[in-house]
Amino acid sequence: MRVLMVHPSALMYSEIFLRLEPLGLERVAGAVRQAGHEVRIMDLQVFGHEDLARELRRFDPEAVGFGLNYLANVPEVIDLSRRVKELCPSSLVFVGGHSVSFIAEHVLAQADGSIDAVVRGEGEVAAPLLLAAWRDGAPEEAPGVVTLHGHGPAPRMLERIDEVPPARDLTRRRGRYFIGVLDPAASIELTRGCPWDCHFCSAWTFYGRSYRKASPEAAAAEMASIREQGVFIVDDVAFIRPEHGDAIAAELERRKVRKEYYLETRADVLLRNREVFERWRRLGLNYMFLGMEALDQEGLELFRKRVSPNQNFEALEVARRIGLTVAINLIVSPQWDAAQFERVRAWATSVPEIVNLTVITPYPGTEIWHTDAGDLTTLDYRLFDIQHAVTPTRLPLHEFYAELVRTQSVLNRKHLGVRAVSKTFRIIGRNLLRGQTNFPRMLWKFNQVYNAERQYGEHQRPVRYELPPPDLHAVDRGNRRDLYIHGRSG
Ligand code: B12
Ligand code: SF4
Repeated sequence: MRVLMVHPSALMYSEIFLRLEPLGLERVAGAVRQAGHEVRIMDLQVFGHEDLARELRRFDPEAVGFGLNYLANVPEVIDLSRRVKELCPSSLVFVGGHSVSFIAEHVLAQADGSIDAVVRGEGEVAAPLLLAAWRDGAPEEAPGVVTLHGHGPAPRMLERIDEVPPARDLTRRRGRYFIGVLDPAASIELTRGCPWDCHFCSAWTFYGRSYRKASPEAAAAEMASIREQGVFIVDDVAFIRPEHGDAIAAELERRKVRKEYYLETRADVLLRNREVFERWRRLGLNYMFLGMEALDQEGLELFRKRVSPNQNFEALEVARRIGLTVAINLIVSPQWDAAQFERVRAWATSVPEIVNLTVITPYPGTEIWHTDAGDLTTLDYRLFDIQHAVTPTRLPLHEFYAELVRTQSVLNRKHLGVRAVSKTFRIIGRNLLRGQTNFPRMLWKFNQVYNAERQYGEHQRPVRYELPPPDLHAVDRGNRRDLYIHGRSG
């Protein structure tokens, strides 16, 4: 079959800092191609809707698969699926990815027949089986598949995550992918899943707290095949198993692969496995994202982060000593008042690290969707992007955004201070010489995007598509497996 795989547009608030290749979609595309289909990818982070319409006319696909990792993209994907049905009425339209896995039936109903099937869970096994089942006239018999007429058996996981390499050769305009100063940057996955269970996060519920590793040989071979010099390691928590990180490092050393890396990890993992991070530093690890989430014990306990503030601060020290540039995430509560924002500004300006803020958001797949979503102020998908407040704010909403934006711009200015600016201009100069303009463009875009009036105004837009209302109940040992996509109980 001719199959077109589509990634929706980037969300404005993340596009400032990064735009990454659609790795999940590339993996599914790789599996579909291995099954003998002719596959193309169109990434709307770097192409427009009119490009998609042109591609639909030219390629005339028999199946179109949309990636829906993000709730905020649901309205766009439903509208696009209607457009596909107008232009290619006989094609199969299917959707898969992280967020849609938790609300499959609801999205199918909202799309009103323009989405034929939702694939829940990992797509590598399910998508080729769906295409075969569609040809046989019984799509709902494929594992993980849900249609308006029923659903198939439980979703199946890949046994080895390195079984199907991502089809990177199918993404066009790869020079548009970047993360901060790593411009251009590719992405890679060395492990999949997370064994922790933070109450605001859905990474663990999606994979049922499982954790799989790519073989060190396959991981190094994939790394060596990447053309870009910058690489973002997408793992939720890098180097949980130090022997695995070491084995990949050994393979990279043997192959003399040297790149510049950006990864994400936890404070306790960095403290426990410091040597492996040092070894990767020598291989080109420069940037690290650390989900600190809260500065105090109370906040960390509330999020069930299972680290202490001391571990967080110690990890920062270790990262500084290793010579890593660290970006920290802190979670903002809508209950913060002006004094709390001021405390965070004071702390954030006293440390050299980049500080990023996200707003606590109950969304389907998280534990707090069931326990703390009783007072949602909106069900507009577009506001569920962890940059908007979807529960009541202590400050009037426009003042909350004013504080949030003031804090974000203080943090941004910090990195455009005198010393930082000279370093930044050196990097911009180096990138411009190579024709890469993503990073300077994002610097100038900051004020346009982070704007309190605008964020407040986004709550006033007419709403066409809403999330399902939350199913409120206590979550405990007895029923938490019901939240899982893979490995659900019953
Ligand atoms: C890397 C990553 C990113 C990258 C995205 C790169 C890209 N262009 O796709 C960046 C850094 C840009 C990013 C940004 C954001 N992210 Co993010 N991100 C992740 C992360 C850590 C890994 C995703 C990944 O690449 N995994 C590896 C690949 C192989 O897996 P995958 O993409 O899930 O794909 C598999 C399946 O989902 C499925 N699948 C995927 N697509 C398709 C398509 C079809 C047709 C089918 C059949 C199957 C299928 O099959 C794939 C293979 O098994 C996840 C956490 C997680 N563990 O999933 C969070 C996660 C997806 N992100 C999240 C969030 C909140 C965000 C932001 C909104 C944060 C912010 N405010 O900036 C932004 C918004 C992004 C946007 N739309 O612009 C949340 C999702 C919340 C939600 N329900 O909407 C997650 C789950 C993190 C979390 N802890 O809760 N993110
Ligand atoms: S926040 Fe990080 S450590 Fe916690 S469950 Fe999610 S991925 Fe795992």
